[in-house]
Amino acid sequence: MKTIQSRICELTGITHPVFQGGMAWVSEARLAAAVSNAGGLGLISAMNADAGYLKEQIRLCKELTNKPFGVNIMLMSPHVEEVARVVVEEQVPVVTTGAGTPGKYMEGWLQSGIKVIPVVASVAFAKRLERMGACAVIAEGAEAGGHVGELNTMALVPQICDAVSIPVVAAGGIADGRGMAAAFMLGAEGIQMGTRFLAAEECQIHQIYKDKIISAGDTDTIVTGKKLGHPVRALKTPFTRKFTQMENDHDITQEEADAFGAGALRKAAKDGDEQTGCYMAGQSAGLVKKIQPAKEIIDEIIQQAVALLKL
Ligand code: TUI
Repeated sequence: MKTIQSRICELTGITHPVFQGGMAWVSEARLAAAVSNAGGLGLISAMNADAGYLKEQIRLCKELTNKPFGVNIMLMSPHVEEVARVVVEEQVPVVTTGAGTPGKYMEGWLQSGIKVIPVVASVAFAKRLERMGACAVIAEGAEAGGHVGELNTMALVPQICDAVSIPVVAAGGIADGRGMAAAFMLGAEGIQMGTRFLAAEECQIHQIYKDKIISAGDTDTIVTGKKLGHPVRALKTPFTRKFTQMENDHDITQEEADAFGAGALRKAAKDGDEQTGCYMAGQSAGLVKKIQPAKEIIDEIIQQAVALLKL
């Protein structure tokens, strides 16, 4: 099978320049290993979990694949210090970061040979991280699910490609070969997808979450938290409606909103709770039509992108 070679493949040792996004309560070892075995880069999400959980997941992933994989570190995690040490101890090949600045951990990770690839949502942040030694950046537009910045992928990716000389991976709104080809035309050398992998057979989330992604249309996501907390894109549900109402109510405090949101992602991913679960998803949910093995997803996307790019 033809593929699209880029500096991202050389840097990380993967065959196809496709990353699976680090999604809390979703990106577990079994999904990550399936993506890595298919030639992409599987990622385990360290989310808000402690060192023990992450070690267990890394070890399971190493049992399931001998290909490169990564860990996504959510920098707002209360356990960030300990998980930052675990990736060094376990010699994880690649670390991606999100929702903050990885500055204080960069040197230690780079010294231990980890390829550090932070998620960025602005040109200034991308330039700062390149100066700090980042090996590549993931430019994530606001079409993405979960915690989002302000710029959309179409405008963000080429501006970041112009501003840095390290390779750029595009994320946000990409779910098929057309999106991948477009990202490469904008200057990206790889793509990251989250939402499409929610529908992977190996993804361990509740069936209700998968069904919701498959049946979602183009306008079925919303960003909450612009007024209170952090902007997060998720499927429109009773949870997001209630959260939006709380945001518009001037008497509600940040603490009350946080308390309402606590555990909502776990309730969606593990329990399939339709009333109180927060089903994080990107705008590309409308492009996701069926449950497939991770390998079939990657092969399909690469074939389509190769044809479009006339490689
Ligand atoms: O991190 C993500 N997506 C996420 S994290 C997450 S867990 C969470 N849950 C509730 C509230 C907040 C988080 C769910 N989804 N994507 C990567 C990403 N990073 N998107 C945007 C950013 C980002 C934003 C601002 C990175 C850095 C930043 O500021 C750094 C600076 O110093 O300017």
